[in-house]
Amino acid sequence: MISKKMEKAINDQIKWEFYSAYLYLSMAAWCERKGLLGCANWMKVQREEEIFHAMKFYGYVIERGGAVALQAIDAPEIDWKSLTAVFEQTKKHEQSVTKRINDLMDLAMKEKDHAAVIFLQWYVSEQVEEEASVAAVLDKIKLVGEGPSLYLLDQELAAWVFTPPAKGA
Ligand code: OFO
Repeated sequence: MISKKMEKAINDQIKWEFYSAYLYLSMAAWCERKGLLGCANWMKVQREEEIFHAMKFYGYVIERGGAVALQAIDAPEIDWKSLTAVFEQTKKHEQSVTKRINDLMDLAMKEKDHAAVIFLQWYVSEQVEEEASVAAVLDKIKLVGEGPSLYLLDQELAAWVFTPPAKGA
């Protein structure tokens, strides 16, 4: 059985994952407005990942006999001054998610909730990937600049696809 405190913390995180999905969808829309369809695709793939993260938490709460309590999702921003600003914010956002996951892990350890510790390990590793993935794109944007060379990078990001982890991962 999940503790009330852990149930609340995970419900808060479900909201945060859905907010992440909302934020990335808003960024995708901004990219589409600017004609950066590859970057928009990358953001849409991120959005799918966030929904996956939220639903994995959802499944866990149910499995542990808890109650999922969905919360209102804040509206994300809709405008950025440049593509670099979009990806800078994405990087910062992922760093904040990592902190939240670490806080959840701290709570699980404090409560000696071994099942939660094992479950959360997946998110700890996932955040390493999430941060590395956005950092790699940001580095490339800085390398090519926001001029005509961005066209090739945009094409590269058009090939990005969402691959759900294998069951049990
Ligand atoms: Fe769910 O990891 Fe990104 O936000």
